[in-house]
Amino acid sequence: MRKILITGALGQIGTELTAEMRKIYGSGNVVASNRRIKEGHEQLIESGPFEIIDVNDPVALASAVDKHKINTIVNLAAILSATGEKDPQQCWNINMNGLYNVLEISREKNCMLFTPSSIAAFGPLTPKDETPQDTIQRPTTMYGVTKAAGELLCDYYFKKFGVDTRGVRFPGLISYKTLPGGGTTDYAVHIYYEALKNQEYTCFIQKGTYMDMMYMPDAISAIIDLIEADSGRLKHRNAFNVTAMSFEPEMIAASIRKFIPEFKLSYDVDPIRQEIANSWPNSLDDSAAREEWDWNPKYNLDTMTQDMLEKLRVKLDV
Ligand code: VAH
Repeated sequence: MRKILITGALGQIGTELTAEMRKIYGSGNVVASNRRIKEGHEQLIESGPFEIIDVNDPVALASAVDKHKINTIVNLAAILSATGEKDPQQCWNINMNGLYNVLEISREKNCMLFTPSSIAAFGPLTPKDETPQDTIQRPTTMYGVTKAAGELLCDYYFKKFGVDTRGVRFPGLISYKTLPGGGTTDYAVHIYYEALKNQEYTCFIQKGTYMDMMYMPDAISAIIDLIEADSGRLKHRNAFNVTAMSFEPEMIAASIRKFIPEFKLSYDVDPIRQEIANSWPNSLDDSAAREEWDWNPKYNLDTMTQDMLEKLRVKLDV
């Protein structure tokens, strides 16, 4: 029986992963944790075990693993790309020192560990189109440095200590339940809110900037499918390229106009987030994930747009 601890459980991925894992594994077997309580998450906190855990506190981590007899850790605690550039030291501290603590606990207590990497682990020297699974990685953001280093550290713990580490390189994730916190791809979430509220959106990423993206239900499936995958099939283990679509702002606007014809898109480019986006791939080759654990996303741009708008109309009551 899996007994799961999720760190960063009140974040964009964590809130949805906690709910889905509690459905699959049983509420009592999925311990949600976060470094602080956040408004609006009462239902999640009350629907199963919840702990206040800062991944920079190894004693609290170890105590929760012992208390709940955890055998699987999903480490989502992280500072994202744009926020990371505002406070690179805090980004390193949470993303790397936090990961180190989680890896040490996983080693000492024989836990499987899933922790996500990101397309941010690539940089300007990486081939931009159909970026290969194995290629040059010279990220130019602190977030990207922590993701590339995290991939290597997780590989090391598997090879040196036999810790069952697993992870994917997520693209931009789009969801309606919890807003993203400080990423470069966040425009692709905000645009749906603004389309419904004001029928217009001013985008901080410039026209023609392609980035890989994925709808959150596919991201949740990727985490659970990789956790349940046959370890013997995994060659890449900690850094699988996964993607569902690649688009630039005009494409998501055109998709929205299929449902809201009057929608208008304008631009006010943020040079910092534009520079970050320019350093990332245009599109990923995710064939390794498809071959090694049957990765197969369900949503494309238009089916995502339809579902996002339907769900946000209810959430925003518009
Ligand atoms: C970010 N949403 O923008 C995250 C993600 C690929 C992007 O890692 O920082």
